[in-house]
Amino acid sequence: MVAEAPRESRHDEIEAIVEAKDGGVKPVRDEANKYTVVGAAERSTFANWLTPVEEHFVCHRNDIPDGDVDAWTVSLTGQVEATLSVSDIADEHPTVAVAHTMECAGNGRGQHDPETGSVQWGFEAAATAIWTGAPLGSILRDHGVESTEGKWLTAVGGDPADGDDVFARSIPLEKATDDCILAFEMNGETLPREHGYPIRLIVPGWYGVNNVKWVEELRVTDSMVGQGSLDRPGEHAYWQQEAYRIHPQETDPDPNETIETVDTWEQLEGAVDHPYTFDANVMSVIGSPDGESPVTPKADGTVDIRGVAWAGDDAVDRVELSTDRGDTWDDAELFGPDYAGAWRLFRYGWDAALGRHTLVSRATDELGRRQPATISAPDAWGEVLENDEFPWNEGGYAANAYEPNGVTVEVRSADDSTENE
Ligand SMILES: Nc1nc2c(c(=O)[nH]1)N[C@H]1C(S)=C(S)[C@@H](COP(=O)(O)O)O[C@H]1N2
Ligand SMILES: [Mo]
Repeated sequence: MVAEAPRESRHDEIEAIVEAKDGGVKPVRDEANKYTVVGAAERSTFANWLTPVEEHFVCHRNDIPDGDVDAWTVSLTGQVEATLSVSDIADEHPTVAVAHTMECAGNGRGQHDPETGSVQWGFEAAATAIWTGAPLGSILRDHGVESTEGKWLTAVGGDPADGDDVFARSIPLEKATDDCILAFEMNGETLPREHGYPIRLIVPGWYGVNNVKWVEELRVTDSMVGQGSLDRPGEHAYWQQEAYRIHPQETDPDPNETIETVDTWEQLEGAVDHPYTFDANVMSVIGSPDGESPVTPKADGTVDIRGVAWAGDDAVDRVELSTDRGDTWDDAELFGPDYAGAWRLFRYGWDAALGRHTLVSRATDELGRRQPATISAPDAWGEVLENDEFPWNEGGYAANAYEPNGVTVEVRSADDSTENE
């Protein structure tokens, strides 16, 4: 990727967000200083189903639009034509809420060896919120969209571009009208500016980048966005056709007008060259214990392990837990809310021996796809999924290996901990 000059305002914006979120998030290393990024500050975010706004990561490249957002409009273009105010969207359609696990497609990038460029996320760029808004299916139907077959919806952000690249992302119209919404609230609060105020697209279960913040245009066409697709100056193709595609080192992915296979994992298995980061790959994170301080077993000798697991458009079928860094495995129990597009909680009663142990979790989705153990070497490509590896890729996208997410915990006896008090 082309290195661009760091921007002066970046640091201040990150500081302001960390302050507004009251310590629930922390900055993440971004060598080129190109993104506004903060991630969950504590592992305990992953011990709860609902992520408070304060602990929800933030990721964007451009400046947050300011000025007169009260006059904000969303233009419907392409095979539809209308201009909607935010109150048109809110008042003329049913209000719905959706649960969505947002994961940055770059989550896990910091686990690639050798390091890739850009933001060095560990596992902290994932969160689940309840988003309130109007169904896209209702909005588009009211403006004459009937058949979805083979069509795409391109959402364009109104954030002032960093350079010439317009923030434009395309999703199949089928998905858009199925469960996507234009959201104006997050966890029951007015959308915070950094999360897309006054209006953003929510694509349940799909990687963060598809969830365009500050939406100002929705375009219905027969193809994904490419260079020259939009009636505006600038580069239109970058965010869809170049960035956020999974490819080996020194490869320039070819743009596509359309693809038949949307599921990210199926694309990775060979259906599409240089897959697009659409729905999230199967993934899990242990939230508790957090490894920060020693744990003491309960009276029955066990320690409760808790975490979350998700799989994009697919349901999580199984979570396995290992307390010996992956040598032996046992099934954890799934519990709590079960909404499409959102993570599940899991728990495991660990019969804990004293000493230090490394806990890892691995999830399997309903199609039998299981998190791989590690990220491959950069020159390996193709068969790595079959070898329990996720392909190292130049952009560091969509990684879901379980080993790097392990947590090392010290188990002490109750006597030990009282002595220390
Ligand atoms: N307009 C616009 N939308 C955007 C972005 C952006 O830079 N501009 N960043 C995307 C990326 S990469 C992610 S991971 C999610 C993060 O959403 P959040 O900041 O609300 O967590 O927003 C997406 N939507
Ligand atoms: Mo992202």
